[in-house]
Amino acid sequence: MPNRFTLHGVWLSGPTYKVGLFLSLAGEPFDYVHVDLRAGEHKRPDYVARQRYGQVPLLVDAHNGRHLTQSAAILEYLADTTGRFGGADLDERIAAREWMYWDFDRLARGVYRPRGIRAGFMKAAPEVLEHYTAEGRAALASLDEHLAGRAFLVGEGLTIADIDIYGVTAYAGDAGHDLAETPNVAAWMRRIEALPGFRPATECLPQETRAA
Ligand SMILES: N[C@@H](CCC(=O)N[C@@H](CS)C(=O)NCC(=O)O)C(=O)O
Repeated sequence: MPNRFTLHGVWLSGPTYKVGLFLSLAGEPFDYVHVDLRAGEHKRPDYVARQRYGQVPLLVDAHNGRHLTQSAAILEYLADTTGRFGGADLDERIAAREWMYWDFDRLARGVYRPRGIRAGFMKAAPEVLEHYTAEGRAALASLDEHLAGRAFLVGEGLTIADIDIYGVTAYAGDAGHDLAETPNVAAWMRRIEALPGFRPATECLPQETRAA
């Protein structure tokens, strides 16, 4: 029987990993469709008709036919519809959302871009690499400060804010950041990695299409 959720994505993609990680931590098996970005599959009209931004990830919910885009919005949808990791009350839900907006404003660029440049996926002058690296370093430092004395970003348990931001910090090393400089971030990551259902990106996302 097909699974409720089908994730369309790329195994190297941080935003795709965020969604796969939620499903894995929630114990929700999912079908997976590999989108070949190099072949331009994400820009083909049939794909863009389903994912208006022409990007990965795309999550399809077979219960209602919804096509969901933007990883942070998908995480909110999954929290709403599965009842997992949404926060204990309204204040926690608000705080979790704040962290997800903060991520895309301050952190993601300073990790994903240096990672892409260093891996040769993107071309950039050395000063551009240094600019993004400095931005990431500053964001990791402020995350470290917030995590001092806390187990998770919001409240007492795991929320979509942790899943969202873990989906960025998981690539910090590839981006040239040294997590030894942010020990609270490193300890928080280990805490998430010890949770039941946790899988690193390489195990969470197949490299090819996978049905249930
Ligand atoms: N804000 C989006 C970003 C998604 C994104 O940047 N996806 C990349 C892969 S990691 C992509 O599809 N790139 C191809 C393109 O933008 O044309 C999200 O969080 O879902």
